[in-house]
Amino acid sequence: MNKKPNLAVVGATGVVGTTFLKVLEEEDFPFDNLYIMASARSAGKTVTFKGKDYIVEELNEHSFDKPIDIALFSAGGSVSAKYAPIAAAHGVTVVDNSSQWRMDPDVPLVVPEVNPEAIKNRKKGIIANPNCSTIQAMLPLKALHDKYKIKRVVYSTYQAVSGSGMKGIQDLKNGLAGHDTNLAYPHPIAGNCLPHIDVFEDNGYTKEEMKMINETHKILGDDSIKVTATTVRVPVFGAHSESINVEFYNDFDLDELRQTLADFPGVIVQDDPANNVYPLAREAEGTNEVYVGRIRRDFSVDYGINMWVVADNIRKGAATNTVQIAEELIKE
Ligand code: NAP
Ligand code: 3JM
Repeated sequence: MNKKPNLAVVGATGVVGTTFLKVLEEEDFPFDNLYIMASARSAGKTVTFKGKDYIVEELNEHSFDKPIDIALFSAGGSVSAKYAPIAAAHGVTVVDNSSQWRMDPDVPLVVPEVNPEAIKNRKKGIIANPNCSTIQAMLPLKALHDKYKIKRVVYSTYQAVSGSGMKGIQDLKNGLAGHDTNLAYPHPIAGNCLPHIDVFEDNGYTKEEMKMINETHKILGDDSIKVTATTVRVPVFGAHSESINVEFYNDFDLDELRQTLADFPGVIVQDDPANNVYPLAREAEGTNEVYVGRIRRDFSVDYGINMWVVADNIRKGAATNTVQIAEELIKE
């Protein structure tokens, strides 16, 4: 891209959308014009970006009639289903945060540290940002798959309420203040763990669990890896934690494996249990990295490990990853 791109942010008033704007500002992302879009509920409101006020526009069929190069979408699956193809038909490159397009073979599913080459294969003009829980797992797993070849992965997640948007955050605030609400969840979230994220499917898994399984295969480009997942919502505001059990085909030296993780871009190893050092959600919140600790041999199999992986689900799990994809686009 020779000139600075014109940008649109769709869903700009939401939890992910406001973080898009923060990360774009922090990264000093180059742009010419910026369009801020949301639903009729927010149309006409003002959003400040880099000291300048922008009026929120209502998203409609004509939103992409003006010259826009890149649109960052985070307004839910049905909005992406309808409007991403409209934008793409106008020559816009869409980076979409919903699950709507992720498993489409003509839509790349990208974590820039892991599979940036996939970006080129965007036959529909749409690039998908993976699910937040998948993204943070992909960095350590890519590092380990390349070196030791993964046979099987067992994910158990402890996911923050920010992943459910404004409503999830409100439910936890209300619950902590002593009056539970059910804006985002079927049960109180304060003082609870809900083994239920997104809807249940016929096979007994939730859609969130199936996203982790299917997206892992697509991003690592290897359907032979056996993957299972249990995803749980916990009363934490700002970062997802994951216990990841990994079995390899090949043996490893644990110190070398730890170094392999530490050398991978975007990964920070925090692993000093003697000094109570391990990744923590409250420390990861507000940062762009993926933290890995509690790295230890799984003695129940020949070649396996357990690890604890934490990241800000709205940053690396959504906005930061999307802005990194957009940065790859402007390098083209
Ligand atoms: P949120 O806080 O509820 O915000 C939703 C945003 O979408 C708001 O800006 C809202 O605008 C806008 N919106 C809703 N309906 C719309 C419509 N018909 N037309 C235009 N804009 C509309 O939710 P969030 O947490 O930011 O998440 C938004 C979406 O991002 C999710 O639904 C999900 O698909 C995706 N997401 C992805 C990840 C990931 O893992 N990659 C993580 C979290 C979320 P108003 O202000 O006008 O209501
Ligand atoms: C994270 O439109 C919707 O129902 C959005 C649901 C949603 C998703 C999704 O499926 O796009 C909420 C939070 C995600 C996601 O990243 O998969």
